Amino acid sequence: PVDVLTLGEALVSLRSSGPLAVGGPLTMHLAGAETNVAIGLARLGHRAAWVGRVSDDELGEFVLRQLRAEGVGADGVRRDPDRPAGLMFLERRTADVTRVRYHRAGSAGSALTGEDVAGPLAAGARVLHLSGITPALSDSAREATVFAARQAAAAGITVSLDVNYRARLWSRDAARAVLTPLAGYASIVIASVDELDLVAESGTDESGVVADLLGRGVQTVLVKLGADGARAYTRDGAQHLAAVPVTAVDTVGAGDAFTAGYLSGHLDGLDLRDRLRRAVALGAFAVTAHGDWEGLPRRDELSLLTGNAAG
Ligand code: CKP
Ligand code: MG
Repeated sequence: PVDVLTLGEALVSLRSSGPLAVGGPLTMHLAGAETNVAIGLARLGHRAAWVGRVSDDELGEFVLRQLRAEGVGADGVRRDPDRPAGLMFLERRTADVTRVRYHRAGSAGSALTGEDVAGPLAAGARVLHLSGITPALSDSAREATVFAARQAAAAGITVSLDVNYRARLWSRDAARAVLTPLAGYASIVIASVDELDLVAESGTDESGVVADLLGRGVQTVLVKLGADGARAYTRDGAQHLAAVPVTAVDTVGAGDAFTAGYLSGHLDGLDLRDRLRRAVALGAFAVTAHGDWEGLPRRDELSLLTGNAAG
């Protein structure tokens, strides 16, 4: 069994260094929240596997090639002969403002089914990592996500959920109706402050939502604060850790890097403080480089930004 199994949609991201409307060169990257997490973990030496559907063409081949190059297990990936790759355009509009545009409706990735994930799940994992993006993609992708969470929880696999609300994909109400019950299967819930109300049965402010989640069996709630670091809550209390001060050039993928760092610390049996340390360290690596995951560290680079071995 792998350390971490994750599922979702891998996107081909096309990045411009200026306004898209004027054209110019685009660079091609692998994107997708869950593949970002898997790559972050694999870079640190953990066994990570991803399951999803990719297009049966050069773009699908590109996705698989990148995953293989990064050491992410992709044996369970299915190639969909009927559907195209999901694309994401990332436009650098000003030095500080980037804009994202999806072309993913009806994509191969969105056609994921419960059947696709059953095999990899049965092979086992220490952690199943899910994001709130996948259930927004289609009915079958939502069913696959819920199925995976339920099966994993029943099998004693630690379920981790990154809320990752995407307003372009669904409304807050639609997201809340799916993500709140989904969080009930999770041991680890990761959210930014403005996503907290999407996973709570009761409670509106941070402490209310955290109490709700801990009351429903979640062990650790991580609240990401961007440049202000992160807070972690367990039944034993709360901790805050400041972010690593760096010059940010590209913040897309920072949340996934944070998640990969946290899960790495979890797998290594670190205490909560050091898990948080590794999470914020990986977030810092992600924002200092272009691309979602390209700048993530290998294990011997963990102390590069902080001087701390945990990250
Ligand atoms: O929350 P993050 O900025 O870490 O997530 C970024 C990823 O999958 C990015 O790769 C994009 O393709 C997506 O989230 C998405 O579907 O929005
Ligand atoms: Mg995120």
